[in-house]
Amino acid sequence: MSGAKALISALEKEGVEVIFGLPGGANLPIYDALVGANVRHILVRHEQSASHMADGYARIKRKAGVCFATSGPGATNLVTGIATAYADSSPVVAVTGQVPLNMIGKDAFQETDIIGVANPCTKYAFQPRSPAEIPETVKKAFYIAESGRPGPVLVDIPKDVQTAEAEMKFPDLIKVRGYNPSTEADLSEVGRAVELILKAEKPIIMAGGGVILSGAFAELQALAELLMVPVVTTFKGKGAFPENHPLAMGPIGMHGHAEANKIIIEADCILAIGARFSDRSVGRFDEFGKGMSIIHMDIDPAEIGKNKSVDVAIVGDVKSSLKTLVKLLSKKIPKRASESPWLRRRKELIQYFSETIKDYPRDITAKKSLKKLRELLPAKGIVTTEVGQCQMWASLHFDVIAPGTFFSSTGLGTMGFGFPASIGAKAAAPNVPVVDIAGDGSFNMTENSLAVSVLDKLPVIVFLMNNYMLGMVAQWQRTFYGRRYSGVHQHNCPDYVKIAEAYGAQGIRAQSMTELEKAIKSALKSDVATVIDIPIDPDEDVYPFVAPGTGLKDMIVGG
Ligand SMILES: Cc1ncc(C[n+]2csc(CCOP(=O)(O)OP(=O)(O)O)c2C)c(N)n1
Repeated sequence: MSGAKALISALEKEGVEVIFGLPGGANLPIYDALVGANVRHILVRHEQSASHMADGYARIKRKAGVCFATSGPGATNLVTGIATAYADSSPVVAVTGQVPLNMIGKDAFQETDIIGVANPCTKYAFQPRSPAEIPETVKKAFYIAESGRPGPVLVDIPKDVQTAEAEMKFPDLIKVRGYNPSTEADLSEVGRAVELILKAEKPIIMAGGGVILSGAFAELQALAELLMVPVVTTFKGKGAFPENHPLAMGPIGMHGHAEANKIIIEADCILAIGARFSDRSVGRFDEFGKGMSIIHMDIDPAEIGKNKSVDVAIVGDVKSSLKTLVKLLSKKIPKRASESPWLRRRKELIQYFSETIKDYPRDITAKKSLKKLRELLPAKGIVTTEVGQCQMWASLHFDVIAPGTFFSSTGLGTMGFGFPASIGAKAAAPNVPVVDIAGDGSFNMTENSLAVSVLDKLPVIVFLMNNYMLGMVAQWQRTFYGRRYSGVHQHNCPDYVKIAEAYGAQGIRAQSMTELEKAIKSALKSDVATVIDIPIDPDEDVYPFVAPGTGLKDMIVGG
């Protein structure tokens, strides 16, 4: 069997259903081996979108998404998506073609050291040097990508390794020397966590993306309801806890709710679950958590003490850690009452900020648009976002009800991520409506994926909050640079309705709330992608927000 055929067989054995990719000279044997394979190949228009699609697919399926690219520029185009997946702990297996072994290091046509490039933004990067290594390499790649803290893995295969023949052995199980991801919780530490939680008067749960990755939704809810404590999330953890739950307070941090940012400062014990204390969530590391006890649950031991020193660390899969914690706690306490001074404070803060933060005075605004979208989109609908004000508005004004149905590029902050990621999500969940909450600048970066959405029958909705601006940068220039605008105007170009139509998709411009309601309903019924172009006032700012380098207490609440 050739190396290329072995690759495809190994992928089939892993249960891979979809591959997002684009061929070239150095992966032609792989594309040839795809003919007749039991895998759906989706041809992208740019490799960056292939890695974002694989990432979006992975976040919904909760198993690795796969993308293919040729060597050199194909491989480097994948890197933004790989780095995005790395920053957000998403399992992606990227397979690149490479120049033949005897050409490596000779500046051959389309040669790049993709292993060197990918090393800092993958969990591991492999380059099999003989065809017989391929089955085991693929098995290892999936194991590493999906186990422990998930992340991307690269498999770079020289062209002659793809064509050479060998006798293949496909392993059923694999062990990787030196890689032993933890799964079970350390019970002694759980006991110490229980003590701290029971001593606290103002405990708070801060749920991160790890809750979503491990699917610990029921366990998190059981814990919150047993303790009757407020739950905030990080932005990546948005949707780990239903945002219409009476204990929910939504995200903290730069994109956070004012009341969530305020209450976490007032807490005396923080239970951080599957969260990495990113600067975007906690502001200044030296200020955050001062005078409080911190319990940190995470699957990745490298996260413990990295940004914040903690009182108790529980390393292991957060789903099983939470199960143990709930079991121990429920032996010690009955379910707590739904009234307490701490919960009253929660209500007070919500009330205060709902009266203080004024709506932007216009018929159609980002906030009203997103509330309308929430009203009309089924609870299980999946939402991705682009990056910028659109992302922050989504964080603030779009409530996630069904756990795990919202995701964004929260770590790398990659413009152009949301649209292809939404197509990947649609491939993973074809019967669920999928919406990308977009800004015009971000959509410009990968809008050519409309071709994929139309031709591969993966219809998604692009909810385009169009301010003809690189809005978030403009807001910073307004706020921090005395309105000295530089490099942010996009001047109503292109016409997104025409762009959509040019690709065979549906384009609708919604200039009032009534038109928007009609457009959303039409998009939800459409069997092609729909771009809803919603003109937003370029001066509409996102409030509240926490400026970089400042603490949560310095949150700018705005008008
Ligand atoms: C690839 C990439 N380039 C640049 C940036 C820096 N950046 C962050 S937000 C932003 C503006 C986004 O504009 P748009 O997509 O129109 O969304 P808006 O802020 O207007 O809602 C830019 C340029 C980025 N995050 N990603």
